[in-house]
Amino acid sequence: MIAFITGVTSGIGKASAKEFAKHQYHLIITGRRKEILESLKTELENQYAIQVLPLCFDVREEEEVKNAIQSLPAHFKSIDVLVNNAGLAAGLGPIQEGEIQHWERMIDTNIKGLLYVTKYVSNLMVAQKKGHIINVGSIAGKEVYANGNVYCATKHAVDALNKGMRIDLLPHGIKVSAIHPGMVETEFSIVRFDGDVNRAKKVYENMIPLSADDIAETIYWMASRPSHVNINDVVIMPSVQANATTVIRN
Ligand code: NDP
Ligand code: 8X3
Repeated sequence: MIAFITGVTSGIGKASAKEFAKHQYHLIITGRRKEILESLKTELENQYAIQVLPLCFDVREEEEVKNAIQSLPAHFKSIDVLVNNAGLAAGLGPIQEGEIQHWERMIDTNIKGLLYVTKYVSNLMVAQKKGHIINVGSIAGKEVYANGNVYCATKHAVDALNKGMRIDLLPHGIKVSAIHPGMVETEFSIVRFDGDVNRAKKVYENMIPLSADDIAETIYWMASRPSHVNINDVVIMPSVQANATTVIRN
């Protein structure tokens, strides 16, 4: 079995790569940070006796995505599972003060990047008449919260694309699922706050957030259901979080 996972240099993607490796999947792992991809390849190949192919590209660059996927070696083309995970939030503020560059980064990564990867991987899946695409959305794709505007819009787009893909790929035997997490402590908030680690830490202060492993285990569970079962949609939250904005802190 082969899993293609985007955004494995950190957080949910890295934990997912480890989880699929643990279950003897061969892996195609992607991200922009080449050294991390290379060291993860070495770690997972040594630990699990699997083959790992690192592909270093920016999901926002359609040519890079196309070239990387179309030039996969033949034995790596029969992809069973695609986890569309690469994504980010940039900024948290009212729309009238929003930074255009933040908006472009989120739209280009979370929507256009996910679409580029999906197009080229789904072409391979359609040819083999099987596959499973698991999209990483967010509670921000189910609800809109103050100052979340554009990030929420991109994750609502992922929610819509997830439903649309499922319809279009149904006749081709391809399952499509989404997972929508609440608060998960990763590099997400550090990226969102442009590297401000202290501000990022405060997001998870005095509460127990989800871990990347919690999400990875759930993604693997979704991927490992019997072939006649598809998990359409999972919304997963820390026990102390009721919705996007209601959290109990100690
Ligand atoms: P991290 O910041 O820890 O990881 C993000 C990953 O995405 C990195 O591996 C990064 O790799 C990759 N990535 C970002 N931009 C690009 C790009 N342009 N091209 C290629 N890869 C890219 O965050 P998380 O693990 O938390 O986030 C993973 C997904 O989960 C995202 O889609 C996020 O929106 C979603 N999510 C996160 C939640 C949370 O609370 N943490 C909750 C709900 C959803 P690199 O920098 O090497 O390119
Ligand atoms: C990440 C979770 O609540 O910061 O998607 O939008 S949230």
